[in-house]
Amino acid sequence: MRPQAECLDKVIKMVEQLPEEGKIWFNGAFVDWKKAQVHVLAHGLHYGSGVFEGIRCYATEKGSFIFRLKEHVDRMYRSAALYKMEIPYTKAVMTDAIKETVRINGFDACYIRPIAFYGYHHLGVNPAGNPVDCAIATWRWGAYLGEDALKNGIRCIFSSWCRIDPRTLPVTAKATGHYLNSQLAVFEATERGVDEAIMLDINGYVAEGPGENIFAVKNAILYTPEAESAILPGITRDSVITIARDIGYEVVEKPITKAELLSADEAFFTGTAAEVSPIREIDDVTIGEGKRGEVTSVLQKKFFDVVNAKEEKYMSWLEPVSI
Ligand code: PPE
Repeated sequence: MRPQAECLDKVIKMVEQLPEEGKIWFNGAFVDWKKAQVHVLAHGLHYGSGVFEGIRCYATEKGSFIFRLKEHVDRMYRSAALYKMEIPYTKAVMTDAIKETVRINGFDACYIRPIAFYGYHHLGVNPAGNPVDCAIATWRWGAYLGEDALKNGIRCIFSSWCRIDPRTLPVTAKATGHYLNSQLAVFEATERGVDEAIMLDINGYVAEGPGENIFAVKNAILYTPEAESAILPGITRDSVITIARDIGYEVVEKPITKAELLSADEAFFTGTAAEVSPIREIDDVTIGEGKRGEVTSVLQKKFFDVVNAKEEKYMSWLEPVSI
């Protein structure tokens, strides 16, 4: 077997394939999953010129709700603007299309992936003149780092690759090309047999995971890198900061050194896919007691209560979808 094929084989064993059924919203209309295709010479494929979102819809006792849909749509359009891309639909149309995609596929809970990218017309670095293709897909995506991760925490390494610097790319954009940097970090984590990587910025401060923001807890105070640093300022990060402050925890946004993170009482990741995932070990160093910490537990429970419509106070974060 060729090495590439062997590698693919390993991945296929670990990760479930996408479902290939249901409908995908593609440039304004619903098409069968398998028919949502683009040309091999699409600009976005060659130059990573696309922007996307990852959104979750939760099934609750009060019905299905999409978590912070407005913020996700706003970020998608901001990401596009940073790359001078004009999404050919209004935010209102995109918002309705996202809800309709969930509805038409009959999901009570799912992950939602809207994407806008330069399509097929001509190649060359400058994308101007290419069409902007848009799609929205939905599928079931369970716990990002595994069911066990949420309860018992995950093992991480510091990646030898630095997180992309804000002077290199507009890191606040959730752009497809930015994920090559994330992939390199993920490869290292996989090769070293751990669950996830943590990336430092070019100055050696803690930045974020390949698809998650990071928090440290010391003496019941939360620390996380500033929104203006080398991170994608996550919507889950923002939600957890708000929830934590409402509970009465102090949250400090500041540069965090590697040593500070390693000597923290607790650490955890946040993200749409990762939700609130405790970190129990980094580079073979046990964090705190090597399990989900006290503050992390409180915040994780509250976060799940919020997304599951059990907290009246945060209902404005939930967008109902009737299915
Ligand atoms: N940083 C990065 C680099 C990132 O990709 C994400 C989301 C976050 C932080 C957290 O952002 P937010 O989801 O708004 O809290 N990563 C998405 C993609 C994951 C993937 O593997 O694909 C996600 O969680 O949906």
